[in-house]
Amino acid sequence: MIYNPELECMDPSARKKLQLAHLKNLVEMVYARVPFYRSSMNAMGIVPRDIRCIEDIEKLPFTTKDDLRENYPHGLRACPQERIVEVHMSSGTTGKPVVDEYTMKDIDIWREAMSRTLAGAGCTRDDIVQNCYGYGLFTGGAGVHYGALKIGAEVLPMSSGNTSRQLMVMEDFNSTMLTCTPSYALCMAEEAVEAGMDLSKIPLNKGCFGAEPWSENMRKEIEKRYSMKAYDIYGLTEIIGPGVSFECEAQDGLHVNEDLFYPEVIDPVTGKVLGDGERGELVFTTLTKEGTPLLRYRTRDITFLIRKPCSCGRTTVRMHRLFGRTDDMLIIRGVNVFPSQIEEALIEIEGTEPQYLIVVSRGENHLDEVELQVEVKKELFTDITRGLEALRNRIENVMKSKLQIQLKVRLVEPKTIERSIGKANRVIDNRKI
Ligand code: DLL
Repeated sequence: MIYNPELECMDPSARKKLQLAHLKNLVEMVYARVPFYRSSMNAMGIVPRDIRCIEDIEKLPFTTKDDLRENYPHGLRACPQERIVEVHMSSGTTGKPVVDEYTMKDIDIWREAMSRTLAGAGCTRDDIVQNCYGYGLFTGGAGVHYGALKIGAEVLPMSSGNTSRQLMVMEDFNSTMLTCTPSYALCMAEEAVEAGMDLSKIPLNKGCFGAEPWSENMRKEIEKRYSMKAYDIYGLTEIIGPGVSFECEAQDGLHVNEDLFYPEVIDPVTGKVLGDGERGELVFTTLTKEGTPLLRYRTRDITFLIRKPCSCGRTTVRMHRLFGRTDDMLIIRGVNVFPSQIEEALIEIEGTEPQYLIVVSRGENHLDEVELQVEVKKELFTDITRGLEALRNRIENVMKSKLQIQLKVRLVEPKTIERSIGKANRVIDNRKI
């Protein structure tokens, strides 16, 4: 279902005009109200009237995560405090959190973006949405909640964790839609099997999963275990939270809500804007936000843009599902590898569970060593050791041929790798470089 056909299916040249009008307003507003933007534009010799066509966006300075941290907590706010009605933050692993401050209009933008997102997965007012993204400073819980309310669906505001209660509610309230991180979806499916619950008897038929990297094979696994369609949704706190882009029934790239968030893909080293289909770092400008609008924010997420028409009828530009992040990429003996590539290859191998941990260290010979811990299916673990040995060799060979890296596989018993209720941590990098 297309939530807002007027804006989602609009003629691309008309959309460009709309984007330009928004961009001009935005640049004038931040130049007048945010000292950080005024000085970074001045440093580049740019003033608001230099923006005459949408391509002029390339003249504007980038904003980085470090800029956000240096201006913590309110330095990038573009309106008086009394207009702010809600705040969200994401902590990351180091340093100060990044902050998003919303006016009532920003919340309306978020509701709109999330209604389009949930509708893209088929959500209607008849659905019962079990929302297991965390509620609180994290944007996942609130974002889905706002979108589901606007559609008129019924929301079960579960937040993450307490898996046995999740399963009980799923069964007793006949949830039809599930929203959580993909790793938590698998964790719940696993507990359901252990509890003797038959997930195929539950009316769940669709889910929106995101907030962490996941592979096409992991999608298949979730779809199989729940007998549902699993859709990828993307977003980040700095831009709005979830609702920046989403998959439709074609499941062929994520439609960007580009009348609200203007996407570019750049070469992460030179900063040069790349063409459609060229892989690089995703950059967003929030076209209509008021609280903490951002100019050309470098997300560190890696993808490419797709402009060819989609079978669903939306005309918005799509982004390929994320390949990873510039800061997630592991360089193993000079070879670039994303954890999601390892996952993709692993899930295809019969006998393994989609649970793994990548441990990187530097050996005595100063060369990188990777241990891939993989959970093995229960039936196999009790099997003769020869079967396990063959499986271990198989995984090592697949990784070698698909990813060009030599790694050591350690097969571990089912349920040994820590499960996550939010974003899963798949990598431990012990290298001290
Ligand atoms: O994770 C917002 C969100 C909530 C998205 C719920 C989807 C669903 P942050 O905590 O700020 O916000 O983390 C943003 O998570 O830059 C990506 O690296 C990663 N990420 C988000 N969605 C996806 C996805 C939320 N679908 C960071 N695939 C982003 C891969 C994702 N990575």
